[in-house]
Amino acid sequence: MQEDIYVTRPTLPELDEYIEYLKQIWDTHSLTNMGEICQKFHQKLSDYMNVEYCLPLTNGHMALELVIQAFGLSGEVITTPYTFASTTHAIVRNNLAPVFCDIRESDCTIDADKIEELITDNTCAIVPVHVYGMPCDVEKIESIAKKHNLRVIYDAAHAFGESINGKNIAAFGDASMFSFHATKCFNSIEGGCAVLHDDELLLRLYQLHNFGIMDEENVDFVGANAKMNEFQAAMGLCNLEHFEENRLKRKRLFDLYREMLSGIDGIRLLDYDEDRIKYNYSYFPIFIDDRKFTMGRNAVYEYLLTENVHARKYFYPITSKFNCYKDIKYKGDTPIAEKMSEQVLALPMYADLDIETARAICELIIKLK
Ligand code: T4K
Repeated sequence: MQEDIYVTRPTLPELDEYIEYLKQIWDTHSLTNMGEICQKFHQKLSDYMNVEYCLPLTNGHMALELVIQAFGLSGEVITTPYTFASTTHAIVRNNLAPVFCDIRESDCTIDADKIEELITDNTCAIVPVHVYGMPCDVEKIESIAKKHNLRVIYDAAHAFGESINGKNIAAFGDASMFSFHATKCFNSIEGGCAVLHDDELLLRLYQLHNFGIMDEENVDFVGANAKMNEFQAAMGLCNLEHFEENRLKRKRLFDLYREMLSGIDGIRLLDYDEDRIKYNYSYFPIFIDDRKFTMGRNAVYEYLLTENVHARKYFYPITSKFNCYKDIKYKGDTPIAEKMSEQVLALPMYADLDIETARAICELIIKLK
């Protein structure tokens, strides 16, 4: 490639669209603390996701950490290690013990058939991840949670704008967290939001995201500062207008990748179900089996780098192998998660990626057969 091609590139609106909001900020001098632009974004987000209770926050991680805190949980949480650092950290930073469940080979989400064997008297919640925007088995998870009286909090960082059988993905579980980080298919520079289905919990989360402050003289909780500022909200408002058009641009790339990379011995793609799921097409992972392909994942990664293609090992290593967790004894055996993380390579995927560049990336990989 002539230029470096990264795994993603943030989508930006036309500068003029953003400048309109900057003018408002300059006029009002209102920069943060739930200002007018943030309130407008809040409303637009709720309408877009068709949910009653949501809250924009400064980033996805704080949204997850504070949503977990809002539930006031203690004990063990069943989750998966095939994810970004944030998911496990949010659990551990709430003084909860992660119990790792393995994932499904077909879509890298939690293997719901393996959840019940991990439930103990100490289990309080399940934190599944809609990784790459692949929806978890929400029905099975819900029935297990009901049977054992557990909370379900989805890490939906990758799943903004998706739906399952026509129902927005935010509707499932007790809560969901979305990331609007620059690298996501929808960004507010940094940012995120939490969706809950209970007004009392929303109030608690609202307080938690502003230091636990109730009013000028009363502080009810040990909260944090996770407020979204006006610049972030303005970017979110601009990008929301273009979300669908950008989703369709990514679908073109997705279709091309799928067509060109299917059926290659030693390369596996995930199982997609476009009849049931409206995807946002934010990631395109491939899985390279060195026993069948001419080389392993690391060699393909290095080779693509020599061609200026910066694919990423999302997600390697699995979080249970992180240095910071090496002294902690975790329950849960996750051989599939380990295998997938050793095989995965996420290819460049973003709305402005030129289709011919995507074709050239496929050709580089095909040449290695
Ligand atoms: N849960 C899950 C499952 C997540 O994946 C994440 C975040 C979270 C929770 C937490 O949500 P946030 O608190 O982040 O909202 C990136 C992102 O920083 C992170 O948001 C994301 N997951 C993760 C999967 O990817 P890195 O360390 O790989 O980012 P970085 O800086 O290497 O960026 C990747 C590429 O993107 C760069 O090579 C170039 C391009 N890029 C990046 C930025 C920031 C740009 O072109 N412009 C930019 O401004 O973590």
